[in-house]
Amino acid sequence: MSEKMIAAMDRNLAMEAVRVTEATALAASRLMGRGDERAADLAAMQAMQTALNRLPIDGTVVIGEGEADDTTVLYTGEKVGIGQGSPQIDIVLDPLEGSTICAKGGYNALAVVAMAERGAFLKVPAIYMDKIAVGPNLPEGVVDLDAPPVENLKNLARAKQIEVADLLVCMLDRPRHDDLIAKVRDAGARVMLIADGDVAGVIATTLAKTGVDMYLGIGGAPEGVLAAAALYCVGGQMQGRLVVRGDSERSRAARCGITDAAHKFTLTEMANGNVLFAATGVTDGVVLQGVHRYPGGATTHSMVIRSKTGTVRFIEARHDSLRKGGLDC
Ligand code: VTB
Repeated sequence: MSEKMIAAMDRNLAMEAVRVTEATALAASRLMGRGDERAADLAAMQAMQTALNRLPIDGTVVIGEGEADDTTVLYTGEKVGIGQGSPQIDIVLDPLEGSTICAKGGYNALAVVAMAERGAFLKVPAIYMDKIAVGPNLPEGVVDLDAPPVENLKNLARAKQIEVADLLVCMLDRPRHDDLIAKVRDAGARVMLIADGDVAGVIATTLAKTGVDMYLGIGGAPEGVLAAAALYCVGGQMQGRLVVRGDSERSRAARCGITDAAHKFTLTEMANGNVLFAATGVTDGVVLQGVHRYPGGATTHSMVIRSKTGTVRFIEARHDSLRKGGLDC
Protein backbone atom coordinates (compact mmCIF):
# COMPACT_ATOMS: atom_id res chain seq x y z
CA MET A 1 0.00 0.00 0.00
CA SER A 2 1.32 3.48 -0.87
CA GLU A 3 1.91 6.12 1.83
CA LYS A 4 -1.03 8.12 0.44
CA MET A 5 -3.36 5.15 0.66
CA ILE A 6 -2.28 4.42 4.21
CA ALA A 7 -2.92 8.06 5.19
CA ALA A 8 -6.39 8.02 3.58
CA MET A 9 -7.24 4.75 5.28
CA ASP A 10 -6.03 6.12 8.59
CA ARG A 11 -8.33 9.13 8.26
CA ASN A 12 -11.30 7.00 7.25
CA LEU A 13 -10.63 4.60 10.07
CA ALA A 14 -10.95 7.49 12.54
CA MET A 15 -14.51 8.07 11.28
CA GLU A 16 -15.20 4.34 11.38
CA ALA A 17 -13.97 4.20 14.97
CA VAL A 18 -16.56 6.82 15.93
CA ARG A 19 -19.28 4.72 14.30
CA VAL A 20 -18.13 1.86 16.52
CA THR A 21 -18.31 3.86 19.76
CA GLU A 22 -21.61 5.49 18.72
CA ALA A 23 -23.26 2.11 18.11
CA THR A 24 -21.88 0.87 21.42
CA ALA A 25 -23.09 3.89 23.38
CA LEU A 26 -26.54 3.70 21.76
CA ALA A 27 -26.87 0.06 22.80
CA ALA A 28 -25.65 0.73 26.34
CA SER A 29 -27.95 3.72 26.72
CA ARG A 30 -31.00 1.45 26.54
CA LEU A 31 -29.86 0.00 29.86
CA MET A 32 -28.91 3.36 31.37
CA GLY A 33 -30.43 3.81 34.81
CA ARG A 34 -31.89 0.28 34.85
CA GLY A 35 -29.77 -0.88 37.75
CA ASP A 36 -28.30 -3.86 35.90
CA GLU A 37 -24.65 -3.25 35.13
CA ARG A 38 -24.05 -6.71 33.70
CA ALA A 39 -26.85 -6.27 31.16
CA ALA A 40 -25.53 -2.83 30.19
CA ASP A 41 -22.03 -4.23 29.82
CA LEU A 42 -23.22 -7.12 27.66
CA ALA A 43 -25.28 -4.86 25.39
CA ALA A 44 -22.25 -2.61 24.90
CA MET A 45 -19.88 -5.53 24.31
CA GLN A 46 -22.09 -7.14 21.70
CA ALA A 47 -22.71 -3.86 19.88
CA MET A 48 -18.99 -3.07 19.80
CA GLN A 49 -18.10 -6.54 18.57
CA THR A 50 -20.65 -6.32 15.74
CA ALA A 51 -19.47 -2.84 14.74
CA LEU A 52 -15.77 -3.78 14.86
CA ASN A 53 -16.40 -6.83 12.71
CA ARG A 54 -17.67 -4.58 9.92
CA LEU A 55 -14.40 -2.63 9.70
CA PRO A 56 -11.91 -3.14 6.86
CA ILE A 57 -9.15 -4.21 9.24
CA ASP A 58 -7.31 -7.33 10.29
CA GLY A 59 -7.78 -6.41 13.93
CA THR A 60 -6.58 -7.99 17.15
CA VAL A 61 -8.00 -7.02 20.52
CA VAL A 62 -4.88 -6.58 22.67
CA ILE A 63 -6.71 -5.33 25.76
CA GLY A 64 -10.28 -6.53 25.85
CA GLU A 65 -13.03 -7.53 28.20
CA GLY A 66 -11.02 -10.29 29.83
CA GLU A 67 -9.18 -13.43 28.91
CA ALA A 68 -10.69 -16.01 26.54
CA ASP A 69 -11.64 -18.14 29.57
CA ASP A 70 -13.66 -15.29 31.11
CA THR A 71 -15.62 -13.97 28.13
CA THR A 72 -16.60 -14.97 24.62
CA VAL A 73 -17.14 -11.38 23.52
CA LEU A 74 -14.16 -9.12 22.83
CA TYR A 75 -11.65 -11.17 24.81
CA THR A 76 -7.98 -10.25 24.69
CA GLY A 77 -6.58 -11.95 21.58
CA GLU A 78 -9.89 -11.98 19.67
CA LYS A 79 -9.64 -11.23 15.97
CA VAL A 80 -12.04 -8.58 14.69
CA GLY A 81 -12.72 -6.88 11.36
CA ILE A 82 -13.11 -8.35 7.90
CA GLY A 83 -9.49 -9.57 7.94
CA GLN A 84 -8.24 -10.98 4.65
CA GLY A 85 -5.33 -8.79 3.65
CA SER A 86 -6.63 -5.65 5.43
CA PRO A 87 -4.22 -3.59 7.55
CA GLN A 88 -3.12 -5.26 10.77
CA ILE A 89 -4.44 -3.18 13.66
CA ASP A 90 -4.15 -3.59 17.43
CA ILE A 91 -7.17 -2.55 19.46
CA VAL A 92 -7.61 -1.54 23.09
CA LEU A 93 -11.24 -1.20 24.08
CA ASP A 94 -13.74 -0.68 26.81
CA PRO A 95 -17.29 -0.91 25.45
CA LEU A 96 -18.70 0.48 28.67
CA GLU A 97 -16.17 2.33 30.80
CA GLY A 98 -18.22 2.88 33.93
CA SER A 99 -20.87 0.17 33.86
CA THR A 100 -21.92 0.97 37.43
CA ILE A 101 -22.37 4.63 36.49
CA CYS A 102 -24.45 3.61 33.50
CA ALA A 103 -26.63 1.30 35.59
CA LYS A 104 -27.17 4.06 38.14
CA GLY A 105 -27.66 6.81 35.55
CA GLY A 106 -24.63 8.68 36.92
CA TYR A 107 -21.95 10.78 35.24
CA ASN A 108 -19.01 9.95 32.94
CA ALA A 109 -19.80 6.55 31.38
CA LEU A 110 -18.12 6.22 27.97
CA ALA A 111 -17.80 3.76 25.10
CA VAL A 112 -14.10 3.81 24.20
CA VAL A 113 -11.77 2.36 21.59
CA ALA A 114 -8.15 3.00 20.59
CA MET A 115 -6.46 1.59 17.51
CA ALA A 116 -2.94 1.58 16.14
CA GLU A 117 -0.50 -0.55 14.19
CA ARG A 118 0.74 -3.82 15.69
CA GLY A 119 2.69 -3.49 18.92
CA ALA A 120 1.75 0.15 19.61
CA PHE A 121 0.06 -0.47 22.97
CA LEU A 122 1.34 -1.76 26.28
CA LYS A 123 -0.41 -5.02 27.11
CA VAL A 124 -1.70 -5.10 30.66
CA PRO A 125 -3.91 -7.46 32.67
CA ALA A 126 -7.12 -6.27 34.32
CA ILE A 127 -5.48 -5.29 37.59
CA TYR A 128 -4.88 -1.87 39.16
CA MET A 129 -2.54 0.85 37.97
CA ASP A 130 -1.32 3.91 39.85
CA LYS A 131 -1.62 6.93 37.54
CA ILE A 132 -0.73 10.57 37.23
CA ALA A 133 -1.69 12.70 34.25
CA VAL A 134 -1.68 16.31 33.12
CA GLY A 135 -2.76 17.96 29.89
CA PRO A 136 -0.71 19.31 26.94
CA ASN A 137 1.61 22.32 26.61
CA LEU A 138 3.41 21.87 29.91
CA PRO A 139 7.15 21.43 30.48
CA GLU A 140 8.20 17.80 30.16
CA GLY A 141 8.43 16.15 33.59
CA VAL A 142 6.36 18.81 35.37
CA VAL A 143 4.83 16.06 37.52
CA ASP A 144 6.14 12.66 38.56
CA LEU A 145 4.34 9.63 39.96
CA ASP A 146 7.02 9.24 42.63
CA ALA A 147 7.10 12.85 43.80
CA PRO A 148 5.04 13.91 46.84
CA PRO A 149 1.68 15.46 45.85
CA VAL A 150 2.68 18.84 47.31
CA GLU A 151 5.73 18.98 45.03
CA ASN A 152 3.74 18.00 41.92
CA LEU A 153 1.11 20.61 42.74
CA LYS A 154 3.67 23.37 43.28
CA ASN A 155 5.44 22.51 40.02
CA LEU A 156 2.20 22.36 38.09
CA ALA A 157 0.94 25.65 39.54
CA ARG A 158 4.25 27.32 38.65
CA ALA A 159 4.14 25.97 35.08
CA LYS A 160 0.52 27.13 34.66
CA GLN A 161 1.31 30.46 36.35
CA ILE A 162 -1.53 30.03 38.83
CA GLU A 163 -1.76 29.35 42.57
CA VAL A 164 -1.92 25.81 43.99
CA ALA A 165 -5.32 26.85 45.39
CA ASP A 166 -6.54 27.26 41.79
CA LEU A 167 -5.63 23.72 40.81
CA LEU A 168 -8.31 21.05 40.48
CA VAL A 169 -7.26 17.41 40.88
CA CYS A 170 -9.58 14.65 39.69
CA MET A 171 -9.53 11.34 41.60
CA LEU A 172 -11.68 8.26 42.01
CA ASP A 173 -13.74 8.40 45.20
CA ARG A 174 -12.29 5.34 46.93
CA PRO A 175 -11.19 4.65 50.53
CA ARG A 176 -7.77 3.64 49.15
CA HIS A 177 -7.30 7.30 48.20
CA ASP A 178 -8.11 8.79 51.61
CA ASP A 179 -4.47 9.52 52.39
CA LEU A 180 -3.75 10.93 48.93
CA ILE A 181 -6.86 13.12 48.99
CA ALA A 182 -5.81 14.51 52.39
CA LYS A 183 -2.31 15.30 51.06
CA VAL A 184 -3.69 17.12 48.01
CA ARG A 185 -6.08 19.12 50.19
CA ASP A 186 -3.36 19.86 52.75
CA ALA A 187 -1.25 21.24 49.92
CA GLY A 188 -4.12 23.67 49.24
CA ALA A 189 -5.51 22.28 45.98
CA ARG A 190 -9.10 21.37 45.21
CA VAL A 191 -10.26 17.81 44.56
CA MET A 192 -12.98 16.56 42.19
CA LEU A 193 -14.03 13.08 43.32
CA ILE A 194 -15.62 10.87 40.68
CA ALA A 195 -17.57 7.65 41.28
CA ASP A 196 -16.03 5.77 38.35
CA GLY A 197 -14.76 6.50 34.88
CA ASP A 198 -11.12 7.44 35.22
CA VAL A 199 -10.65 7.45 31.41
CA ALA A 200 -12.92 10.51 31.36
CA GLY A 201 -11.02 11.86 34.39
CA VAL A 202 -7.68 11.67 32.59
CA ILE A 203 -9.05 13.11 29.34
CA ALA A 204 -10.55 15.97 31.36
CA THR A 205 -7.01 17.27 31.99
CA THR A 206 -6.69 18.02 28.26
CA LEU A 207 -9.83 20.17 27.98
CA ALA A 208 -9.93 23.69 29.44
CA LYS A 209 -13.73 23.59 29.78
CA THR A 210 -13.54 20.88 32.47
CA GLY A 211 -11.31 22.90 34.81
CA VAL A 212 -9.39 19.71 35.69
CA ASP A 213 -5.61 20.24 35.95
CA MET A 214 -4.35 16.86 37.12
CA TYR A 215 -5.52 13.26 37.40
CA LEU A 216 -4.20 11.20 40.29
CA GLY A 217 -4.67 7.80 41.86
CA ILE A 218 -5.25 4.09 41.42
CA GLY A 219 -7.72 2.75 38.86
CA GLY A 220 -7.87 -0.06 36.33
CA ALA A 221 -4.72 -0.76 34.26
CA PRO A 222 -6.67 -1.28 31.00
CA GLU A 223 -8.34 2.08 31.59
CA GLY A 224 -4.83 3.47 32.12
CA VAL A 225 -3.69 2.37 28.67
CA LEU A 226 -6.88 3.71 27.06
CA ALA A 227 -6.40 7.06 28.76
CA ALA A 228 -2.74 7.05 27.72
CA ALA A 229 -3.82 6.49 24.11
CA ALA A 230 -5.99 9.62 24.28
CA LEU A 231 -3.32 11.66 26.01
CA TYR A 232 -0.63 10.52 23.59
CA CYS A 233 -2.82 11.76 20.72
CA VAL A 234 -3.39 15.18 22.31
CA GLY A 235 0.10 15.58 23.72
CA GLY A 236 -0.44 15.43 27.48
CA GLN A 237 1.79 13.70 30.02
CA MET A 238 1.07 10.54 31.98
CA GLN A 239 2.88 7.90 34.02
CA GLY A 240 1.53 4.61 35.31
CA ARG A 241 2.73 1.73 37.47
CA LEU A 242 0.94 -1.56 37.94
CA VAL A 243 -0.28 -2.28 41.45
CA VAL A 244 0.44 -5.98 41.70
CA ARG A 245 -1.29 -7.81 44.55
CA GLY A 246 0.09 -11.31 45.00
CA ASP A 247 1.62 -13.97 42.79
CA SER A 248 -1.41 -14.55 40.62
CA GLU A 249 -1.47 -10.89 39.49
CA ARG A 250 2.31 -11.03 39.05
CA SER A 251 2.03 -13.96 36.68
CA ARG A 252 -0.83 -12.29 34.80
CA ALA A 253 1.44 -9.28 34.30
CA ALA A 254 4.26 -11.59 33.19
CA ARG A 255 1.93 -13.23 30.65
CA CYS A 256 1.49 -9.75 29.17
CA GLY A 257 5.28 -9.48 28.93
CA ILE A 258 5.73 -7.28 32.02
CA THR A 259 8.43 -8.90 34.11
CA ASP A 260 9.39 -5.83 36.16
CA ALA A 261 6.08 -5.20 37.93
CA ALA A 262 7.45 -2.08 39.64
CA HIS A 263 8.30 -0.38 36.36
CA LYS A 264 7.04 3.19 35.99
CA PHE A 265 5.59 3.35 32.49
CA THR A 266 5.88 6.56 30.53
CA LEU A 267 3.14 7.72 28.20
CA THR A 268 4.94 6.50 25.10
CA GLU A 269 5.60 3.11 26.69
CA MET A 270 1.83 2.76 27.04
CA ALA A 271 0.84 4.10 23.61
CA ASN A 272 3.00 4.84 20.60
CA GLY A 273 3.00 4.99 16.82
CA ASN A 274 0.00 5.98 14.76
CA VAL A 275 -2.79 5.96 17.32
CA LEU A 276 -6.41 6.88 16.94
CA PHE A 277 -8.74 7.23 19.87
CA ALA A 278 -12.53 7.48 19.84
CA ALA A 279 -15.06 7.79 22.64
CA THR A 280 -18.81 8.37 22.77
CA GLY A 281 -20.62 9.48 25.91
CA VAL A 282 -23.10 6.97 27.30
CA THR A 283 -24.16 9.20 30.18
CA ASP A 284 -23.48 12.93 30.52
CA GLY A 285 -20.02 13.73 31.82
CA VAL A 286 -17.25 16.29 32.16
CA VAL A 287 -15.88 15.45 28.71
CA LEU A 288 -18.87 14.36 26.61
CA GLN A 289 -22.63 14.45 26.75
CA GLY A 290 -24.34 11.10 26.93
CA VAL A 291 -26.89 9.54 24.60
CA HIS A 292 -30.09 11.54 24.65
CA ARG A 293 -33.08 9.63 23.34
CA TYR A 294 -36.21 11.22 21.91
CA PRO A 295 -39.15 9.91 19.87
CA GLY A 296 -37.78 8.54 16.62
CA GLY A 297 -34.12 8.84 17.44
CA ALA A 298 -31.25 9.84 19.67
CA THR A 299 -28.23 12.13 19.74
CA THR A 300 -24.69 11.01 20.51
CA HIS A 301 -21.68 13.10 21.43
CA SER A 302 -18.26 11.72 20.54
CA MET A 303 -14.63 12.70 20.31
CA VAL A 304 -12.02 11.34 17.96
CA ILE A 305 -8.31 12.11 18.01
CA ARG A 306 -5.44 11.02 15.79
CA SER A 307 -1.91 11.13 17.10
CA LYS A 308 -0.55 12.05 13.68
CA THR A 309 -2.16 15.51 13.72
CA GLY A 310 -3.38 15.91 17.31
CA THR A 311 -6.68 17.23 15.94
CA VAL A 312 -9.46 16.70 18.47
CA ARG A 313 -12.85 16.40 16.79
CA PHE A 314 -16.14 16.52 18.67
CA ILE A 315 -18.92 14.91 16.71
CA GLU A 316 -22.54 15.39 17.60
CA ALA A 317 -24.73 12.98 15.67
CA ARG A 318 -28.47 12.65 15.31
CA HIS A 319 -29.56 9.08 14.69
CA ASP A 320 -32.89 8.48 13.00
CA SER A 321 -34.20 5.18 14.29
CA LEU A 322 -36.84 4.81 11.57
CA ARG A 323 -34.45 5.15 8.64
CA LYS A 324 -31.83 3.00 10.32
CA GLY A 325 -34.38 0.32 11.11
CA GLY A 326 -33.68 0.70 14.81
CA LEU A 327 -31.12 2.69 16.79
CA ASP A 328 -28.75 -0.11 17.58
CA CYS A 329 -27.58 -0.94 14.10
C1 VTB B 1 -11.64 2.62 37.65
C2 VTB B 1 -12.83 3.27 37.02
C3 VTB B 1 -13.52 2.33 36.11
O1 VTB B 1 -12.75 0.54 37.51
O2 VTB B 1 -10.66 2.30 36.70
C4 VTB B 1 -12.14 1.43 38.41
O3 VTB B 1 -12.43 4.39 36.31
C5 VTB B 1 -11.10 0.78 39.25
O4 VTB B 1 -11.60 -0.28 40.00
O5 VTB B 1 -14.67 2.97 35.55
P1 VTB B 1 -12.39 -0.12 41.41
O6 VTB B 1 -13.85 0.10 41.06
O7 VTB B 1 -12.17 -1.44 42.07
O8 VTB B 1 -11.85 1.02 42.15
C6 VTB B 1 -13.89 1.06 36.85
O9 VTB B 1 -14.88 1.30 37.82
C7 VTB B 1 -14.39 0.09 35.80
O10 VTB B 1 -14.68 -1.14 36.36
